[in-house]
Amino acid sequence: MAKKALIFGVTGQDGSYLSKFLLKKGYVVHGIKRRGSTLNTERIDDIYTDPLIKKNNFFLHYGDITDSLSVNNIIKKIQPDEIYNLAAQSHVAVSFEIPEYTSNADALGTLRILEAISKSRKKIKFYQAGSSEMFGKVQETPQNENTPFYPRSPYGAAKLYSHWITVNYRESYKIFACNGILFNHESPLRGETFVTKKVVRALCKIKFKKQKKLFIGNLYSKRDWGHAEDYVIAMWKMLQQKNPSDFVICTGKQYTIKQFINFTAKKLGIKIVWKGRGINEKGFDQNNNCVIECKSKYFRPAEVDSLKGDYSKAKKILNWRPKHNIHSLIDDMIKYEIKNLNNDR
Ligand code: NDP
Ligand code: GDR
Repeated sequence: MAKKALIFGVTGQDGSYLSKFLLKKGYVVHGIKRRGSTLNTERIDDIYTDPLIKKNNFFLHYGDITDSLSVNNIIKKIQPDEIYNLAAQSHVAVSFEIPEYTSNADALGTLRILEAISKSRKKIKFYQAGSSEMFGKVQETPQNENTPFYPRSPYGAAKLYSHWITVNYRESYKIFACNGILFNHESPLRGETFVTKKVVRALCKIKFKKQKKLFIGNLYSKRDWGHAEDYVIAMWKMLQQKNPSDFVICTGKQYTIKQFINFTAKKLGIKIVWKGRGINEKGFDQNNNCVIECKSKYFRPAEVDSLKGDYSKAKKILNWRPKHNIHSLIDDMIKYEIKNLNNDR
């Protein structure tokens, strides 16, 4: 019989890539979506069909990770073999604005799922979407599974609770539960307010004269950026092992935001000349138009300055390695933006 997967956070970037990957593997995939006043299924519209019209192996249910009743009822009803908890208020900067909600969803949400699994008669495997933000003010470089944590935001602190409650339920109730400690991963489907998508989108628009300027925050933080397509494979692999464990997933390479902008601009044939310092630093194009400007509103109360991971454990045990590098990632993102610009999105 086909395996059943249940994905919390199915409408997000990773939910979309993971659903497609699992469907290709022959899974029946159930996803939880939230009710919104506008449609939020854009990233999965290509795989969803209304079962009243045409049946396939992909089903959606309303639910919310902050609502214990819905979490319990759905898990009882679906009886999945595997649960992937990708649901979160995932924006670090926004977590400073809505810390209580972020903690409810990103910390207690995980507890709600684990509690339902622990009460289930069926053995359900569990994947928790942990984050390199838990390393925060990094205690060593590169970061691996043994690096001490030091979160720098309500988001990071909430994810840290989820990490340890997952370990605790694994040890207390023998649940097959894994923490993925994933570093930043991007794609054409990345949310528009994350820095890579914001940069690629803005520079494509600037190139085609649909936008004049990109307003940005800290140009000097460093990130280890991978491609979501590669990272969802690692999530699945974790749940196929003999024993549950926690894994760092990353590329092992890091770049500043400024380098990311320069790479993207170069690919688009825009030559950026940087002038000024600090908040007054600006980027000018070849016609001396100011196309990039720093704004204090995009800086955070506490920053994670530098992240760079070590995926040796995943390579050894999961036989996982990233296929994409920063350039194939940016190429993929630019291709998508330009296609959609021409479609007049
Ligand atoms: P997205 O923000 O794209 O997706 C988040 C998903 O969670 C969306 O489907 C969203 O629904 C859903 N969601 C948010 N709040 C709730 C709630 N209260 N109840 C149910 N669903 C909810 O994130 P990504 O796909 O990028 O990331 C997936 C997970 O991995 C997240 O937990 C994130 O924190 C974590 N992560 C991400 C990394 C990355 O670089 N992308 C790196 C490390 C960890 P809706 O569409 O309705 O908003
Ligand atoms: P991050 O990603 O906080 O690492 O969290 P984001 O793309 O938001 O920021 C990366 C870095 O870029 C700097 N930055 C800006 N960021 C945004 N969003 N907008 C700007 O205008 C801007 N200018 C500079 C930030 O200060 C930061 O240093 C992502 C999320 O997906 C989390 O859910 C996930 O856990 C981590 O990655 C790993």
